[in-house]
Amino acid sequence: KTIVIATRNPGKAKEFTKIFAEKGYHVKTLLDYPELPDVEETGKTFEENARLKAETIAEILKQPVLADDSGLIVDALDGRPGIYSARFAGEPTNNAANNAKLLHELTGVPKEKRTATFHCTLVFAAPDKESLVVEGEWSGEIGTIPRGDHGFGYDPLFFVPEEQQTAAELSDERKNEISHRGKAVAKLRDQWENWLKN
Ligand code: ITT
Ligand code: NA
Repeated sequence: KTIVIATRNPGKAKEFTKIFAEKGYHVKTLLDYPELPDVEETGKTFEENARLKAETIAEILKQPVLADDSGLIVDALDGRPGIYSARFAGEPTNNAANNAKLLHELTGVPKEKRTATFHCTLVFAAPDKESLVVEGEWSGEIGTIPRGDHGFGYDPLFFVPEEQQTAAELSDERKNEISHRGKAVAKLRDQWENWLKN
C-alpha cells in the first residue's frame, strides 16, 4: 500500500512517512518524483493551495494524491505569515531567516500578546472524484528564543503551554499526536478509506 503526498518539504515528508507507516502505508513524496513540476501556490486560502497541489499531481499521475497546505497565524501580526509562512523571508524557503523575521517583527510584544495558531488543510484528490478536505489547528505562543531541534520550520519558536515545551522540544511521536497536522490526519483517517471506495 503506497500513498503519494504532493510535497517537497522534507519536514512534512518525514512526519507523513511516520504517521502513515503506523497505518501500514508506504509514503512517496515529490522528493521521489524530481521530474514532476512545482505547483505554483496562487490560491488565497490554505484550501485553495492544497487543492491546487493535490489535484494537479493526481491529474498527472492518474492516481490518488494527498497534499498539505499549512502555516502559522500570529495574532499580533494580524494573522501573518499565514498562507505565506514558507516564503515569509523570501524564496526559496529559508527556515532560519523566517524565524529571525518572526522574532524581529514581534520585538517588544509581551508574552500575553504572542498567541499564535498553526493551521493545516489536507486535500485528498483522485481522478474523476470530488476531493476530500479536512483541517486541523494547534494553539500556542511565540517564544523569544528558539528552543529544541526536532520538527521543522517555526517549531523552535512555537511554545505549547499544555506541554511547557516548544514544538521542537517535543518528541516526533508527541508532536504527531497533538499537532495541527496530526489532528487533520486523524480526521482524514475516519473518512478516506470509504471515500476511496466510492
Ligand atoms: P509543499 O508546498 O511542497 O508541501 P511548503 O513548505 O511550501 O511545502 P506550505 O506552502 O504549506 O508548504 O508552507 C508551510 C510552511 O508553514 C512551512 O514551510 C513552515 O514554515 C510552516 N509550517 C507548517 N507546518 C509546520 C509545522 O508542523 N512546524 C513548523 N512549521 C510549520
Ligand atoms: Na508550498
